[in-house]
Amino acid sequence: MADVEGFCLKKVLVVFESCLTEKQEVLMDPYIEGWKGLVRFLNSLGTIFSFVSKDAVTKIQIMENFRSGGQQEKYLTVQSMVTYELASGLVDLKNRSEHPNSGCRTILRLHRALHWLQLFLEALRTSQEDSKTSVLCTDSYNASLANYHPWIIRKAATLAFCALPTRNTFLENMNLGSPEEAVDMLGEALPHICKVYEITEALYAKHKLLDLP
Ligand code: 1PX
Repeated sequence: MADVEGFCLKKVLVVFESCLTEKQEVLMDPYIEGWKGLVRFLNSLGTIFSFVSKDAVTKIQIMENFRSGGQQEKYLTVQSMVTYELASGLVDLKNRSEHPNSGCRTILRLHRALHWLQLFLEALRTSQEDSKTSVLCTDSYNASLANYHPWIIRKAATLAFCALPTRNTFLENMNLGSPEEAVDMLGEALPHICKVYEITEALYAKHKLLDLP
């Protein structure tokens, strides 16, 4: 197990809480920040997950570029991004061609991964002490992200999950205190992640963006 000193999942989860504005919009900067924190944790689990973190980093980078580019204010929230990109014809709706890396399709990939995270953390929280993390992770993956991945990625992912530490070691590595304290913290934090997920899902459904290539 790689060193996870200094990593505190609480900070990462609190960031997701700060994504929501009073108008129930999803702020891009804390959303990106949250993903960066998750990737740091993923990296601490070992190089076996490099192929996952590489893809996540690429997507985070695409969004950071939008947030520092000429149209940065259009990317302040997920809502403003959708409005801007659709109105400006910047989204490939059928085939990936002219706009292969639109903000809309990039956030959709992270959004799907957030669903996996939600299911996995909920499983971790409610499972028995002797549950296998690899099984919890595989089940959450199969119920979410796996539906969008080709066979080869699914195979690599499920192989990598086998390298996950036991439930209690995993909970301890989150630096949220004892496994029991970690479970309590997850119970407090998960509703915020769920809310961000639900709002994004409803927005994408409304604009028929849930199948972007
Ligand atoms: C306390 C728990 C914290 C755990 C933190 C873990 C953070 C995980 C970050 C995962 C980010 C995954 C983003 C994947 C986005 C994606 O679906 N990309 C695919 C499609 O993109 P494209 O541009 O081609 O349309 C892309 O093909 C993916 C490639 C890499 C494989 C993704 C496998 C995802 C497995 C789920 C995460 C496993 C981490 C397990 C650690 C507990």
